[in-house]
Amino acid sequence: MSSKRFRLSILVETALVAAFAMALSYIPDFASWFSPSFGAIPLVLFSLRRGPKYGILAGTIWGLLHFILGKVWYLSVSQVVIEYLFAFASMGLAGFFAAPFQKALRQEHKGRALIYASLGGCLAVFVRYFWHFLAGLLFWGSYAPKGMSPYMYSLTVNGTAGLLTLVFLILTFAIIIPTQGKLFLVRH
Ligand code: 218
Repeated sequence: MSSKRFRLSILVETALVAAFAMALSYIPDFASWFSPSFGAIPLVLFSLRRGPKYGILAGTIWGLLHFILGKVWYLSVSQVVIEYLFAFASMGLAGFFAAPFQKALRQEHKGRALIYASLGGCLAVFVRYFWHFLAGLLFWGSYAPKGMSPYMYSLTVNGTAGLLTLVFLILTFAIIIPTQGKLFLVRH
């Protein structure tokens, strides 16, 4: 494939992954800030396949799709920038583990591959929910139950959502990586 067509095919893949992550953002629909982000699954898998540059691009598109689809919870401009640009773009950071992850897979070290994928997932989810925690602390404090500090409220809400996201992500890895490892391997 020519390098131009190769790049185009990666960009098409990027857009499809962002759209799929956005579709998954609609479930579950009980609009609670505690719920996990299922879109993190395709986004992180893709980042491990294509690396951080395209991962961050896919994350950014996922965040921007919230604006087009009217799914933005708006409190202020800086809150929206933190939660829908910085936070979603951060999901692509998993791509920094793409190289060691793919090397381990190529050598058929599935356990090691699972560890690198999980480290990538931890980095992505931790940074994303750190942004949500910061926004929660700065902007969502008035929603805290009576007697609870904005700090504890944001830590509880975003810590739970981040942890649940990570649990689903790692469970998915444990199923997909040993059985469908070839999905991730790309020629350069
Ligand atoms: C305490 C608290 N409540 C709500 C939010 C807003 N928040 C949390 C997680 C994820 C997202 C992005 C859309 O899914 C948003 C806007 C918060 N940060 N903190």
